[in-house]
Amino acid sequence: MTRNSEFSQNAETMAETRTVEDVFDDTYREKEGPKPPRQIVWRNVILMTLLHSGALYGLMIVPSASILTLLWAVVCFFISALGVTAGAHRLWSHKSYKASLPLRIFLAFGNSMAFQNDIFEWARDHRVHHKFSETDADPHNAVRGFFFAHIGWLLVRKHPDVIEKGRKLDVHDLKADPVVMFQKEHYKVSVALACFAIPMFVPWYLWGESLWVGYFVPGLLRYATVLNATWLVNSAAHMWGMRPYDHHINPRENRFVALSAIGEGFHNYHHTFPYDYATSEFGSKLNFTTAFINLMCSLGLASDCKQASPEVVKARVQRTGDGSHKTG
Ligand code: ST9
Ligand code: ZN
Ligand code: ZN
Repeated sequence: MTRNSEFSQNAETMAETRTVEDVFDDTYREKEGPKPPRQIVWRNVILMTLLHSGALYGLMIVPSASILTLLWAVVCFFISALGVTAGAHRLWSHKSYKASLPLRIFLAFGNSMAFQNDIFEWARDHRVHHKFSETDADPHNAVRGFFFAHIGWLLVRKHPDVIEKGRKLDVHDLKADPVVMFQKEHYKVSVALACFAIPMFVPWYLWGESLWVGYFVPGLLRYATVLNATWLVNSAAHMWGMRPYDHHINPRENRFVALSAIGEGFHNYHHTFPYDYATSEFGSKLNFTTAFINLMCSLGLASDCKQASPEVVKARVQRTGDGSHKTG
């Protein structure tokens, strides 16, 4: 081993011995024998069908919405998306940077607007996803196919290993954050307000939009769009794209997903360096979330952004990449 690669491996190890349990555990073995039977949760099937039908209707009535309402829908998209990407994902699941109280409150609000389970449940599921990726203990195990990884996992009971392994995870940091616990305690009310009432009433109150359009366009259509953009990270970005950082794992670099999920499609990089606040080595390129966190840092609202150094990335590319690595 050269001096350089020795240094890089040490740096890699140091970065990976953080307290967050988001590093792949290769000691886990799936239980032998038949898999537990699939138990469909019909309530979720019905609700998801209604939501997507409503979103489709919302798409059809877009021409009848005012320009201000459409702009408002875009604003709601970004607020809810950031609540997931900069909030539940990069801050709370991976602790890849630190956020001040006002920023955490904003992100928790955005997270309720995204209505993707509370931050605690989201982050716990996400840590098990990283630690036991593509196994029975991964909530949205992509080995079970596109549909399961995308939405199917929300329509059936979880594999018992997800719950068993999830219960052993260290989540004390989440329990210690009063913002996370407050959102968990008041989750239903916060979703009713942030995901449905505010998107619907603001355009009605401020510029006289009909409540009908407010409900279906910035409400349901925007909600379903954010959901599907998020789910594409679990499905498409675990199936299609190159693996320049680690060809042993399934997650891929997918630019389409990076664009639609405001920076979360560089998924081979992200599973290789889960502690990196940018989830990519290319800064804000196709990565609105990184630009947002950088802005928050310059305003003094965020700090301590963790990043994989160029030497660490280079060494990893050489050691485990698929040869497709580009420098920009
Ligand atoms: C949604 C989530 O959409 C989306 C997450 C996506 C993640 C993406 C990650 C990619 C990277 C980031 C990219 C962001 C990009 C964003 C782009 C934005 C433009 N550990 O759950 P139950 C316990 S949600 C430990 O009922 P079932 C649990 O506490 C959409 N324990 O399991 C409970 O314990 P107790 C809206 C765990 O019965 C017990 O187990 N929501 C864990 O199998 C039973 O829990 C929905 O559609 C764990 N990991 O039901 C559905 N998990 O009894 C909401 C569970 O003591 N979910 N436990 O209280 C459900 O209805 C159900 O969870 C279920 C499974 C039916 C799916
Ligand atoms: Zn992650
Ligand atoms: Zn993943």
